[in-house]
Amino acid sequence: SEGYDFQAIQDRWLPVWDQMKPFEVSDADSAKPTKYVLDMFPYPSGDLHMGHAEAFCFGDVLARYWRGRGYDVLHPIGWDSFGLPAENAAIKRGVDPREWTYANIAQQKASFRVYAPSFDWSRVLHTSDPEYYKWNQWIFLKMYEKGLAYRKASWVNWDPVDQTVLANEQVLADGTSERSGAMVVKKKLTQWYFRITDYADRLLDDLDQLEGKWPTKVLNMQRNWIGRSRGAEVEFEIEGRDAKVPVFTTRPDTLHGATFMVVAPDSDLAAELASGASAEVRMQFQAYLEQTQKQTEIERQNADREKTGVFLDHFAVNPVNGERIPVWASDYVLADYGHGAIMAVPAHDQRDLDFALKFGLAVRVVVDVLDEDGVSLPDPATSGVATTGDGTLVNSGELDGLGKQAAIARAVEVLEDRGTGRAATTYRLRDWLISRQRYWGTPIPILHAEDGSMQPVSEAALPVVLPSTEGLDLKPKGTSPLGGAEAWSTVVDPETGAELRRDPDTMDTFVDSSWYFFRFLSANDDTQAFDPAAAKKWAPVDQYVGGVEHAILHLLYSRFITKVMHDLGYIDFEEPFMEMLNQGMVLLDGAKMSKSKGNLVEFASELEAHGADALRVTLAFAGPPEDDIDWADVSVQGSAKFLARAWRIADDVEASGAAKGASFADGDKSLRKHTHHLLADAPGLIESYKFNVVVARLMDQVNVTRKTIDSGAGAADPAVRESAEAIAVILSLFAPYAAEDMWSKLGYEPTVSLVEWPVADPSLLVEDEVTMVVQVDGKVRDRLTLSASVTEAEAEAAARASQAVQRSIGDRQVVNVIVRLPKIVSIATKP
Ligand code: ANZ
Repeated sequence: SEGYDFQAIQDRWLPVWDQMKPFEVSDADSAKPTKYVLDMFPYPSGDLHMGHAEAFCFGDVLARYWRGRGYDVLHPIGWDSFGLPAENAAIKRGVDPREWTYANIAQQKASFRVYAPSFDWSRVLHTSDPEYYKWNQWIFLKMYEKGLAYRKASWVNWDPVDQTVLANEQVLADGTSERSGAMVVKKKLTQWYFRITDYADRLLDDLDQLEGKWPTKVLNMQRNWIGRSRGAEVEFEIEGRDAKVPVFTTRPDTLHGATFMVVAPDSDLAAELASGASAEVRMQFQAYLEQTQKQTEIERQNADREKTGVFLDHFAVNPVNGERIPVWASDYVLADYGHGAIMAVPAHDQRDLDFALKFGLAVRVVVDVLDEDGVSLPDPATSGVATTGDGTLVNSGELDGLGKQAAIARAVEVLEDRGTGRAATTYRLRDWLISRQRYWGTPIPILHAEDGSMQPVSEAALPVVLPSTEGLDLKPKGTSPLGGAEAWSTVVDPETGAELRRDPDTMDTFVDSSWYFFRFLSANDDTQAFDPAAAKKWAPVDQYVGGVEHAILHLLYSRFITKVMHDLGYIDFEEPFMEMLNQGMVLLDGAKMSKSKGNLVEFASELEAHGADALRVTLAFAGPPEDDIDWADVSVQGSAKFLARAWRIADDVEASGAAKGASFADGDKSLRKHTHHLLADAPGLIESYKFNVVVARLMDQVNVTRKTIDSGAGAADPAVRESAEAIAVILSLFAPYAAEDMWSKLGYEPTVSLVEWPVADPSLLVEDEVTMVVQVDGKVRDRLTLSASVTEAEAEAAARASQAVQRSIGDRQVVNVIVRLPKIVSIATKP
């Protein structure tokens, strides 16, 4: 035979698989159980990169595994093909974003074909196809109908480089845009929102169902992002103002200690109060507001900053004791959290204390907090440290003597009785801002009349297709390029004849990806977004694979839209992704690979040089899939060598002329046991994502099989064939080409990828010999091979009979022998 040649093997099997389309699945009823295995779909920003190679390798291992376990597996692929990189590249090159996008998709498809994940290619989708985004518009209309899509004017995140708004989720912790890297600023604009806050409780509570199935880190990031906070809403009268002002507090127990009120400078209330103040205060406020607007939300939330603020020349009345308290504006209070105003309790909140000490405001202790020795902590007014812990209420009327929790409960009762407050819950989560002032996205299906009224495009008129870029200025300028498409923008109302204008904004591309896993169910259906019957068969996604960078954005939005689909009656489940694997990153010399750093390991050249199998085995073998892989530490050549050794076993079986169908029972017992242990252990290892361990076990199996052949049994031994078949079947998860070639050499038709795994024979799993370690005074002195059914007495006798043990005991006296079957005998001595 010719020896292992990955190129020849790829060339042999690719056309066969192209013809067979082995991974296309139908919605027809089948006796088999189903699994839906999905990788986060790629963005077509060029060719595939090593990150894709890794994630799609892992997803494919799992998809192929479940097929081998007798499941019908849906494993689709598509492209997340709208978005800014395409638009920016198009502007730079002066071409249509379509050209750049679809050329990249074609390249990625070609690379995938060779890399050979087991996709169902009949369900391909691209979110930038009108056939896809029509259904984004349909979802928008459904949400609009339900009051879940709405427009409002508010302070929004503005990316000054990309000249578009951003969702909160797209602003990084350092205040920069996740896309352009620019410092995000605030701008007051009228924008479209999805009312995700209506779902805050469900989005939070349902995370409990995913415990142990999603990475804990992701669950916690989602919990923090939603940020549910329980407390009370307290209404304060403001002198000279009719309507009372509500504040949100987590500490209604401290109400007697509220000595001033603070409102967010950028809130409507602050503007209103300032406008009723003296000219001097108005000017001070205006200057302060401008200063505030230059700050990011992150800066404003930094508790260590020097406090700043302006007295608004108004007084509020504390509802529990009737006290007049001054009203200030300060940037540490955020306009869009709670009610944008707080009751300040300086003795028990550090930010309030810093503010009070800076501006000379009263500090009143209402909770007596003790230190470890039972001594009251010093007065915050003099120590400068607020006492935030549990303690006994003082100076608080009917609350005096109660502990913190009891006082909170009692305070809420009192407020409710008097009608000046009530229990309340606040969330960090904001509604999802979904409109964008860019071209390459889904047009929002809304028409605007001259009088400012809006009407949805009728479902029958969908899709609203993006106009061509001809004559359009795509350059970021703060307004939507679509507004410049005159003919496209103008629509005549068929009923009234009135002239309407299309909404010029496009949707956030996270809308596209928030439901694509449903579209895969019916990717070619132009009558509905997806078929509920197909959803019944396949959905939800059983196994999702993707990067942890999507821990909040994409996963939160997908969970939200899934719940909306549930409420609309299209599906009967409420969580889209049952299990999730977050793969680590592929690094080089400890650094993230990037074009700008010039340390890119190109997927295409690796694929060309080593072939798909060696690349995939390398990625799977590098370590636990959740860990980062440093490309400098792995050996693709090593993987190729292993594949050659594995392949040669099947080659030897073929050359030996041993027919298939021979009874394995006649084969070498020791090799058979090894094979069956592999068969028994591999499923559990794959299901717990220990792919690297399975590859290591395959390497071991190949070595043991080779030894058996060389030690005289020869390749014609039935146990060698049995081992070679098991290797081919399990190896097909990692190296589908080599496995297919082995399978063919073993005399079978393609494809090994649809073969059900052989079941381990329990009688071959019984350990009939064990290795027992003998220790003398804690040091290992001998290893004995004994029957697995050895008794304690026999084990001790065997240990004492060992020459090595006797030598090390010498003339010392044995004082104690402990036997731990079946592994250890421990002997203690004294002189
Ligand atoms: C009085 C008080 C007394 C408070 C005390 C705390 C301790 P979380 O847990 O984040 O929900 N707060 C309310 N709205 C705010 C806003 N828009 N901007 C900044 N701060 C705001 O925090 C809730 C607490 O943060 C609330 O409880 C309020 O201060 C403040 F000893 O009210 B507290």
